[in-house]
Amino acid sequence: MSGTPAAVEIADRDIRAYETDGVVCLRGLFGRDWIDRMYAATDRVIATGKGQVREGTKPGEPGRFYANIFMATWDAAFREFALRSPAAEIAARLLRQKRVNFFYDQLFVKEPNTQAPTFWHQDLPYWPFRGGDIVSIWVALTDVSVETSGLEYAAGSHRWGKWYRAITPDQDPARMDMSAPVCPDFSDPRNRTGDVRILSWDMKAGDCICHHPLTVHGSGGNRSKTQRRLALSVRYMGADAIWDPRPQAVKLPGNPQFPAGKRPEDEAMFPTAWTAA
Ligand SMILES: O=C(O)CCC(=O)C(=O)O
Repeated sequence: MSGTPAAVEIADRDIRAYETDGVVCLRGLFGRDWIDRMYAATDRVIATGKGQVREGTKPGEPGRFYANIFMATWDAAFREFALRSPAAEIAARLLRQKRVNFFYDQLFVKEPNTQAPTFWHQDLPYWPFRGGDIVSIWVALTDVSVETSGLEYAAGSHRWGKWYRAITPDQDPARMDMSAPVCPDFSDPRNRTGDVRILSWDMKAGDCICHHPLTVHGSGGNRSKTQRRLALSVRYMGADAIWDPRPQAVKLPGNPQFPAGKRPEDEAMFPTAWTAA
């Protein structure tokens, strides 16, 4: 997996779809070698119990919704994926940036028969940042459809001017800003009215969905009895990502602090992941 990664081609219509809808699905940009490697790395990390694990499944419920975060800070395979896979260049192309820095990575695993949903949410309210130039690349490590907990998105919601309350898989109250409104549950057909347009994709392992930090998204449980659902989200930031440390925002490893209102330039915490030649 070493050497120079091949250049990533992204069609203009995909960049425009990202800008208009706040989300786009890109097909087949991650080869089998990356997917096999990260699938194995995910199982290895789950088996060790290491990291900041959150369980979204309540005791007694079937299945398992496992989430982990910041693996790239302590695991070589995840770090290499963050810095050497096509993800960083995809981020730069979609954001039309000459440079992107790696922000962090997150695992979302739903074993067969998992009922727990991913609550509908936006990402930015979780983070000690403001700005639109932060993109999440959600890489499918298994085939996935809405039936097996594929993500669904409210198209164009990054431009609704809304700031919804963050909610973690285990509904940690420390992460919730009670002054912010609860995000509507768009899995409920009663909320899919008017201008609301829901997007989702049947994906193959190696496809990815790229979403804007304010695009509203969520997923249902994994209704398959046999098929696992493994996804790795890697996040990158461009020029306008500025530090905004709110009390409920996620604490980064080591709890570093930066001047508020400025883009943090800290290569140890946010390494440059891609630059234009
Ligand atoms: O995979 C999931 O269920 C949630 C993913 C997500 O919310 C994200 O990557 O921002």
